[in-house]
Amino acid sequence: MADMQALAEALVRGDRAKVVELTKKALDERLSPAKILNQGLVAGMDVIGKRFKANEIYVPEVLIAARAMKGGMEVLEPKLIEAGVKPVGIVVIGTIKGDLHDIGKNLVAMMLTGGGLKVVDLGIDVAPDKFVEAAKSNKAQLVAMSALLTTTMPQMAEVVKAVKSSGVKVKTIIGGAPVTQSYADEIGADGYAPDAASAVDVAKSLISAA
Ligand code: B1M
Repeated sequence: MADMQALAEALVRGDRAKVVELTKKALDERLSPAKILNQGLVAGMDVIGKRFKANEIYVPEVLIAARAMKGGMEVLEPKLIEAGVKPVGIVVIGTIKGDLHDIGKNLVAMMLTGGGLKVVDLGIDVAPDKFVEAAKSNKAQLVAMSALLTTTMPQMAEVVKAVKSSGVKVKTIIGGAPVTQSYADEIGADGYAPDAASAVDVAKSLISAA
């Protein structure tokens, strides 16, 4: 019998081959794609998020788990679409204009995907109007921005302004090494997260409160 705990554990170990095998097995045994996603893949990613937050594991382990998650998602995605399983929400993410750092942003994107959200990744050096356009065209509920430089941080305020003046009903979340909650408050961003795992919690609560 397909075992969701074994699937979650394989993901936590970062064992991509096992994750792919167990996901296929669960589908063959007619388990619902939503159950495989939530009780297997997302449950495993949740453990990774908690351990990362507690400094029990570090960036490389998260990236390996995210690679395993991607393997499982590749098997599951067509079935999720067929079954009409909707993502928890849609997030547009990017590194702010002038900033080329993307390791943290990619990590946040992976964790958000692991949390059951659809992520539209705009990449690096993203201009404010591009965030707004992408939020509109993808019907996103959340715009997520990352900045690693004190010199590029002010661009986040520009995005918040552009979002507000566009009239698009979308919330904003910011993060990155120099960013703080008080900066988020100062520029009127809806949320701030200090790390990739917390970003999932904050994103979900912003989306559910929308
Ligand atoms: Co740059 N760099 N860099 N760099 N770089 C820093 C950031 C710096 C602190 C190094 C230093 O001087 N000690 C410094 C910034 C100083 C400052 O402004 N306060 C700096 C500088 C100055 C520069 C250049 C200006 C150097 C130069 O050319 N003179 C230049 C700028 C280029 C540009 O962006 N325009 C530059 C270039 C580069 C590289 C291209 C060489 C490379 C980036 C490669 C890449 O990303 N593909 C690079 C790197 C690697 C770093 C360091 C070494 C590592 C950054 C990193 O990836 N950390 C960094 C020093 C350091 O941090 N030790 C440094 C790991 C990553 C997982 O963490 O991104 O913080 P982080 O993400 C975390 C959290 O912040 C959070 O979650 C993540 C995981 O938990 N988080 C979010 C991030 N985004 C979030 C979004 C959220 C929520 C949470 O919600 C949406």
